[in-house]
Amino acid sequence: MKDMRDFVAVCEEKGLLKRITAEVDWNLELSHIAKLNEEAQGPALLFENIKGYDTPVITSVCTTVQRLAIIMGLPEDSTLTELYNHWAEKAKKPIPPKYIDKAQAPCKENIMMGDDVDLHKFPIPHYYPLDGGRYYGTAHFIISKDPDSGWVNLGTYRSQLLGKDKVGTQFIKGKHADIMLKKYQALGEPMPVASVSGCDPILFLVGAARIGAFTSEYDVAGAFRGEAIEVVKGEVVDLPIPAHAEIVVEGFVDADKFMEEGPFGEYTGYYSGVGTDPRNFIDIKCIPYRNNPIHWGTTVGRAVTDTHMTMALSYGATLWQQLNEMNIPGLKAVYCPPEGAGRFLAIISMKQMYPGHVDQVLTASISTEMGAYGLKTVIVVDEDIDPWDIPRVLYALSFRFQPNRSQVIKRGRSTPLDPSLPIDARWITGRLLLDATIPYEWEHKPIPIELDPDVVARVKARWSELGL
Ligand SMILES: Cc1cc2nc3c(=O)[nH]c(=O)nc-3n(C[C@H](O)[C@H](O)[C@H](O)COP(=O)(O)O)c2cc1C
Ligand SMILES: [Mn+2]
Repeated sequence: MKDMRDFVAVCEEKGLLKRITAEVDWNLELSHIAKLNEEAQGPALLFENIKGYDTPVITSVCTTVQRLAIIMGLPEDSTLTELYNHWAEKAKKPIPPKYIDKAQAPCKENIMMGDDVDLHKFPIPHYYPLDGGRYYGTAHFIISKDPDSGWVNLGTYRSQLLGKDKVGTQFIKGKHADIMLKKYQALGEPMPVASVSGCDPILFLVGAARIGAFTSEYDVAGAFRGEAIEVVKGEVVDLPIPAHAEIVVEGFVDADKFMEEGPFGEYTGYYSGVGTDPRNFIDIKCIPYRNNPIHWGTTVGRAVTDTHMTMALSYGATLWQQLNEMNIPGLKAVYCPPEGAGRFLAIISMKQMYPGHVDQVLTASISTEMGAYGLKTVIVVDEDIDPWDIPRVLYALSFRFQPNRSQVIKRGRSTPLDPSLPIDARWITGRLLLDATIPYEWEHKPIPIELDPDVVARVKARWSELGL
């Protein structure tokens, strides 16, 4: 899979994508159709007839585990946990991107430059009633480069349309683009960036993943594809751009310039950016795009939709990968439920091998790149319980969990989007580490009730006699 068009073709053939040919308004109507469709676990939607526009919009690309598996190149009946395992395995062998000639790069088929730059030429949706405006960047990512080391980062950070050549940025403190922007600020230079809408969906998944600093998401995407991602040099920014991108926005972010941005209906189910600080923005210098481009959007909003499935994979897989990289023995599986957007709650199943092993896993999980950022509740269960089997997890929480063996951590890095914290004090969160296991060191463990196998065989043979 090289681009969004390959994804459309594969899904269409399998009946997992629907073309909408009836006219749809970009203003709320498109998002509401997509949202209701996602809540029903519906197909990916390609809106081909948007009022006043020629350009189509695709939504709901990542809504089901089945489509996530297709993007990852795995069998369609894979589970989320199987996707995590695959991610952790493949990510071990990163493959850097390779530059191709501009003449071979479809994203250069058209280029809006200078005064011609006008993002309003594309059907950018307005998603929720109280959003501050239309959002160009939802299922997109922003490319930037570390001025010290040359490390290239891909990160999904929302972008509001703020004018014909301006889009907002929301680099939350400590995110990789924020770290880089502060370095450009110290150098007294604006940061060159490119934002991509529509591409091989794997690039969006890695852009939205908690991959550690100094690793390029391009290299991880290459590892998943088993070959280098094809890139081409930007027109006005010296950055690698996916050669098969649909729409590219190139420009500069000045750390000292701000515009009003937001609010935006977030994946927490609440609006963010209400009464908070103004934000930096991209001053757009050019927009390369393919012939007949496809704009890619995702509804964010209330769980569980496309965005939550995306994050359940991208955050869950990185937690699993980073725990594995610590070489802790006995780890069996991780599940980061889409209901918690894959990031507030993690359930880990493990085989205990020594006293204190569970404590090690609990504290390790909140020290990973993924867990250190906003993971609030971690539950560890024994190996006989699958972490995605929620009734069994509730069983463990009822009959094995003991508050005395669990911990509250008072301080940790939070996402400013967490609506459980007061709106003006969201940088620090508490964490709850729940041990729902039977302690390894107990000499006298509770004796589980098993049915007598002989009696089971005997009564089963009598089943019809019993009238059952
Ligand atoms: C649809 C969507 C929108 C997102 N919006 C933002 C955002 O506005 N700001 C932000 O810092 N992170 C946002 N994220 C989360 C980041 O993409 C994620 O934390 C990622 O790790 C950032 O890349 P980085 O680790 O290279 O900094 C969003 C994720 C998704 C899926
Ligand atoms: Mn990164």
